Amino acid sequence: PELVDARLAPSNFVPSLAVVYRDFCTEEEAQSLVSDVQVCLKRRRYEMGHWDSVIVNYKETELHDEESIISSDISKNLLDRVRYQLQERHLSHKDFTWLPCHVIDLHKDGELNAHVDSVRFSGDIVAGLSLLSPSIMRLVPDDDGDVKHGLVERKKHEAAVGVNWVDLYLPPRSLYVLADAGRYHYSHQLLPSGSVFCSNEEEGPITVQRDHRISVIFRDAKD
Ligand code: AKG
Repeated sequence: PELVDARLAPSNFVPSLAVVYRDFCTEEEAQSLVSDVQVCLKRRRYEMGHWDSVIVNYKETELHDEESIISSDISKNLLDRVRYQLQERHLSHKDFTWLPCHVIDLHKDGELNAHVDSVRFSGDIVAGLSLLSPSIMRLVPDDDGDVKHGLVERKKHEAAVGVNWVDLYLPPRSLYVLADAGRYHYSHQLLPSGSVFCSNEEEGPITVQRDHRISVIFRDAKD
């Protein structure tokens, strides 16, 4: 459970695979950020991608000019808070710069298939704020990535928990972080609508209907 629910973690806990911070932002902050990014997204059409595409039925944009796109102070403060959290908890060991935020608008019938993010530009973490719809992110071991990084952590994790894939439940307003082995040695994908998340005994299994989803993704630049 400590992999998926940071509320239970001590403040100095640094997960080595992945973590989900539930209720990272308020409804008001989420709505504010959605309306700011939708100003850019509205001008675009959903793209279908090719038959073997990682992502299908989506729109995307990068916030190169974040200051002019993110107009409300509420959204600005939220983005700053995400970066602060990531820097303090996940990147405090190094100097780095941020890549522009990447925004993905996934149609309710869209797909995000298994992939490991390219290591050409992006650094040690991939983190995303999930807005509007819940979803399940599945992490599956992938040794075909460009780098053999974090393999020891992955093997340790698998030996400890006895499974070779991990599902993360991403409710709206949560922030997920893929780090170390989770970033380099597992592929990530969103499961189709109607998939079941097997959570802890208290909550029981949750059937997750995925609807229109917007995510704002944060990446540190490669060293
Ligand atoms: C990526 O940017 O590599 C993703 O897979 C994004 C996932 C998401 O929309 O949260």
